[in-house]
Amino acid sequence: MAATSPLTRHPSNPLLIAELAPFPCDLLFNAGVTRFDGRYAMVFRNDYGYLGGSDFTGTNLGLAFSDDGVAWSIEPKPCITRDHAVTLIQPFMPHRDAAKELRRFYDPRLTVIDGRPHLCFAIDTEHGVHGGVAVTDDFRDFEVLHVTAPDNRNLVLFPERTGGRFVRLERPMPVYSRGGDRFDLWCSSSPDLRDWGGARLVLATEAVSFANDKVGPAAPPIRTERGWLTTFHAVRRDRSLGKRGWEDRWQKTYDAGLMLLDLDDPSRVIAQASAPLLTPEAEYETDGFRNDVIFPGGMVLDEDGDVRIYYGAADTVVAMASASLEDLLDFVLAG
Ligand code: BMA
Repeated sequence: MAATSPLTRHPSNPLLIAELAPFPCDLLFNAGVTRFDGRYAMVFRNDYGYLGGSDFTGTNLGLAFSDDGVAWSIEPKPCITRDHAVTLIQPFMPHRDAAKELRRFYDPRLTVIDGRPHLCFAIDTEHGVHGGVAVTDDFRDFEVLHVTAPDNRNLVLFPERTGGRFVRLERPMPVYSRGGDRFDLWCSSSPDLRDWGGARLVLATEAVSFANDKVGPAAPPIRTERGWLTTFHAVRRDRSLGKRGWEDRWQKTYDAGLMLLDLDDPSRVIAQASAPLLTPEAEYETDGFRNDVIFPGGMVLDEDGDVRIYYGAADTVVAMASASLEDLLDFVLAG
């Protein structure tokens, strides 16, 4: 029998909501979170200027800090505006005008590598979806090291090299996949975070009993004695449910799953929880712009052995749930 998820939702959830932002903000969600410089740092997605349907005037990335990981203080200005994003991606598309190309820059994840925060992001452009990797020292100036060829996204970096190479999880979007999206979770590696290759399939949609549409990486993995512990998102589509949420077409459900990857070969799944780690139940998860979405972007192991998982809920707010590392390992190893 599948074990029950040990996660407990934080009583102050949702921790961040649009009304707390000191700049135009309608949806404050999908955040990358890490420990840096003695405190928690968060970069979140902000969709602002709702126009109806699925349209917004724009998307930018906001920045927040916290001493305890619960009470957050949002910086007065976004850390990556649209104009900033255009200058960051222009070198990767020299024959096109990035200002005309870029639709949005979104879904940040943070990993500290060699003492420096690295930000993974997604971009939607007029010619496809890309993932990217940037590095920063102050969350203001960013250097983009890499942008994928389309179509790929949901990049998350491991905090350490394996066999001398940097590793990431990613979610390519094959056009000719049969029967719905059927997008799977892959990994690749790099000697320098700029050139990526060695792609391997890690987790296929059909290997997840609670997914029928697609799976993808969620928060960056954490190292444990038993393996790399990592979350993924798992998507179900049920057309019979009709539209759910403010958006006019939304029909999917996003759960979080948990797996353990081999420390020496992170493309190898060594354990996988058969039940979801988190499924939408709380009102802030079931009711929002897109109902029933759990989208983890940050997983932080605290000194006391607790793991905090930060996630976007209903594509509307940021929430957090936690469990001890020991309980999470028991859950994933129970299969
Ligand atoms: C994905 C991305 C995420 C979003 C999720 C659920 O395709 O667009 O940003 O949270 O869908 O809507």
